[in-house]
Order: sequence, then structure tokens, then C-alpha cells
Amino acid sequence: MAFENLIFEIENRIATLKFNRPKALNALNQALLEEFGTVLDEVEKNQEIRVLILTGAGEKAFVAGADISELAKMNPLLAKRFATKGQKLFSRLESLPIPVIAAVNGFALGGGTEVALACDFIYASEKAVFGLPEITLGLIPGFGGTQRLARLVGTNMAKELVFTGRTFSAKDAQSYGIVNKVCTPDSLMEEVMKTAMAIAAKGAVSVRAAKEAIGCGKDVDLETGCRFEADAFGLCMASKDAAEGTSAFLEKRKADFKGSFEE
Ligand code: CO8
Repeated sequence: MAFENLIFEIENRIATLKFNRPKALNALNQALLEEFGTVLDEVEKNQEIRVLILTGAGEKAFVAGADISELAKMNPLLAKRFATKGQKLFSRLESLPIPVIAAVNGFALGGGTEVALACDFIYASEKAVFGLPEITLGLIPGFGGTQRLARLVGTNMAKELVFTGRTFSAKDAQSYGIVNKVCTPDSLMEEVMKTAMAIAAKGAVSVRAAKEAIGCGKDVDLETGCRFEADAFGLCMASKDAAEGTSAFLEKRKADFKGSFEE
């Protein structure tokens, strides 16, 4: 699929979406968000894709935020509409049935940190710079940042980061629980791909069920979450993958997962 502001590729069942406006440090403008929506349509439809990776084109940035030249011209109604559009898109990203990994290769500011927070987990280059600097523009995060950051790192740390708008390193992001792994710039994509391939080699039905169960648990009490987990566990037993995985263990061989249900 060809786009103006994105590069989207699928190889070995792993899809990679690269934000591609390097001259503007991959800032999210309206045209890019439209294309992002089209990519999500494809990822939702294409049953072959097992993992989606998000990263930025060029050496310098993952995404340096929403496009400030567009923001500056918006009246309040348009700004609200744009914020809502971005929020819906990031919620769709978060709700994809397959795992999504952010490979943060440089600046991830404002909307850049927000899109990474909507992914299942983040690997970052040592050169990555995170932050929600909207306060320095007289604004606040508008693509879900106040909500996802507070849920991930706790309200007090989120308040400090949002009130000051200060940027922070990949190492700091890791210590706050935002980043899973910090890599050298040269090894980032290799490390992300290794993890993506390890996930893609597992049973697609169980990976989806695990994502759904963990996602469900964020918003409900423990008992409800556990009940959901038991239902999802039962459903996994109806998959060919469960039959294959358990047989392979007992037969002392490597499982060959197909990702389908019993007919
Ligand atoms: N929007 C538009 N253009 C940008 C952006 C951006 N967010 N960031 C960088 N650029 C452009 C620069 O204007 C510059 O363009 P040009 O070469 O034409 O002058 C080019 O990218 C390179 O940038 P710099 O020369 O500034 O590069 P530096 O290495 O000196 O600095 C920084 C890099 C520190 C990343 C710097 O560019 C910067 O501070 N950028 C802005 C970061 C920021 O404030 N992001 C938050 C934006 S607001 C936001 O994300 C809100 C999300 C919710 C929106 C809700 C909808 C209403």
C-alpha cells in the first residue's frame, strides 16, 4: 500500500508502519492521521498479520507530536474535533486484536509519546526522548496522554511530567515503567523484530486471547477479570493451536501453530 506520510510493509506476517514526514520530524498532521486510519482498516482485515510494529522514518524522530503548524490555526471546535479523531484512532490501535510494539527511535514528544502509550509495549533507542511538552505551548495532551500515562505510571508521576512538560530519556522512561527495553540505535529494529517473531511463532488464537484478557483486566475488578480469563482459556481449548501445543509438548517436539479453530 502506498501512502504520502507513512510507509506500510508486511513481511513474514509482521507489519511495520513507519511515520514518514522526516522533514517535520514525523509530526502528526491530519493527512497522516487519515492514512493511519486506512492502515488500521487493513490490519483489522488481514488475518495473516500477527504483530504490528510502529516506528519513525529518519534518524531523528519517532514522532515529534501533533503538527504545531496545523494546531496553531485551529479554533476550539476544530481542536476538539482533531483531538477526538486522534483519540479514536489511538483507541482503535490499542484495541487491535494483535500485539503492537512501538520501536521508538528518536523524539517521541506530545502525540508521539501518546501513540507509543497506545501500543502494547515500547522498546526504545538510547537516543529516544520522551515527553508530553504540550504545557509549554499553553495546551495539554489531547490524544489520550493524560489518561494512559496516569494509568501506566500512576497519577503523581503523570502530574509531574504533564505539569512540567519536561522531556525524559529512554532510561528514565524504563525506570517509570513506560519502556520495556532500551537498545542501541543500531540494534533497536533487530531487537523489536526478534520479539515480534517470537510472538508470531506462537498460536495466534492464544496470543489474541492473552491480549484481550490483560486488556480487560485493566478496567475491571480482579474477580471479573479472572472470570473473563477463564472464559478466554476455555475458548483457547477450542483452537487447533491448543491441541498442537499440548501434543507437541507430550511428543517432545516443536509446536507448529496454525492459528485456527476446530471446524
Ligand atoms: N509540528 C510541526 N513541525 C515540527 C514539529 C511539530 N510537532 N516538531 C518539529 N517540527 C519541524 C520544525 O518546525 C522544523 O521544521 P523546519 O526545518 O521547516 O524549520 C523541523 O521539524 C526540524 O525541527 P527542529 O529544527 O526544531 O529540530 P531540533 O533538533 O532543533 O529540535 C525538537 C527537535 C526538540 C523535537 C523540536 O523540533 C520540538 O520541540 N518540536 C516540537 C515538540 C512538541 O512540542 N510536540 C508536541 C506538539 S503538541 C501535541 O503533540 C499535542 C497532541 C494532541 C493534539 C490534540 C489535537 C488538538
